[in-house]
Amino acid sequence: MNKLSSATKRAMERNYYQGCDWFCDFVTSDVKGDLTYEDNIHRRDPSAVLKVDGLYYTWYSKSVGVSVGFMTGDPDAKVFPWDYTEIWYATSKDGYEWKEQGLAVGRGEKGAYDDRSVFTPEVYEEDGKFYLVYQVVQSPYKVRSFEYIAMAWADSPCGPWTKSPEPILAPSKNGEWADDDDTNRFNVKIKGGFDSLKVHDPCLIKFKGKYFLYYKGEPMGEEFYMGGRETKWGVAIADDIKGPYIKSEYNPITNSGHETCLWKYKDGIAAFLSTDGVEKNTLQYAEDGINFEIMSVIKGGPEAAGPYRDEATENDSPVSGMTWGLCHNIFSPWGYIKRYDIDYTQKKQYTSKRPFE
Ligand code: AAL
Repeated sequence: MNKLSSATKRAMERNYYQGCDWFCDFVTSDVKGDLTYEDNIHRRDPSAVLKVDGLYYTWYSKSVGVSVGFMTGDPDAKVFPWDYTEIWYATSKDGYEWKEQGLAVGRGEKGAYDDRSVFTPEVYEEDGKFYLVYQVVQSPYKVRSFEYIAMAWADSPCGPWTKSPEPILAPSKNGEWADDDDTNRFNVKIKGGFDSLKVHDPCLIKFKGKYFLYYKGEPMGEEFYMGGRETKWGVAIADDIKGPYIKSEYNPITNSGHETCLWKYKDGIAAFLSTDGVEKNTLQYAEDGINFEIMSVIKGGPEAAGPYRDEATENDSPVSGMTWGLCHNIFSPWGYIKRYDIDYTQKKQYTSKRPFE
């Protein structure tokens, strides 16, 4: 080779030719049973799938009725599909046909930190105990409402659930609005940090003896300078599963990504970043759970994915932790849960040829 183009140099420097292990395609399909599309009911943001005593479990946001936005002047109007939401759960014998079992975590009493909406759950199981982490909003739901993350725990996947007395994670609130116009979340005098307005999409994983609570942040004064929304992920770490959770000094730990989606692989944490930011549609890996590197760029993948957690197979390959799971439909009609799978017929065709060896 006499001359190397910029593209070739970049590929060599960035180790693009590392093999096919981190590449995959995803397919989605409709599930059967109670989680299929239903008029006037919104089910979204499914948690990871757990298998307990031979049965698969998932938790998700469920709300009823049409949302009308913030501009009606009625403080009780449903503003988003995820407004007035509760966390429900469903079970399945085969991962395809799901039976809705009922309410897991409801909204709090009037005046409680979670009296308006509880949604976007993720689940973690340890020593026969179950932990749900989820977003909460207090009434009234306004454009500038700060959003928090709370936790509930139970001795069985069927509950009953005990809620944390307070949220376990708060937005930093370190921006300053430029006016009192609560219909505008962009107009700031001082732009806030990446998670100054909302902490969302929690995902809890035990890693190197500590509890890593990953989340998505949204800032006061969001801007659209990366070809899409300005959402980034942070992590907060605790010695005890119930907290206190301390935000990492490295936050934000991603510059892209919407709903969090992470899984354990060998000695590190793997992540799928979707939907927003320059690094959307990448799989990334961090040996320390914090400093993520891009491992592959993929065509796209499931939205709000909740992968099936299976310790027996999670180290088989980098993408084993994503083999199948649930996600939500983002096309019309939206607001229902689907199944996703890695397309192994496609993945078989990838080779590990490295052109420079
Ligand atoms: C989801 C999540 C958060 C957002 C909304 C409901 O997929 O990113 O929960 O607030 O959409």
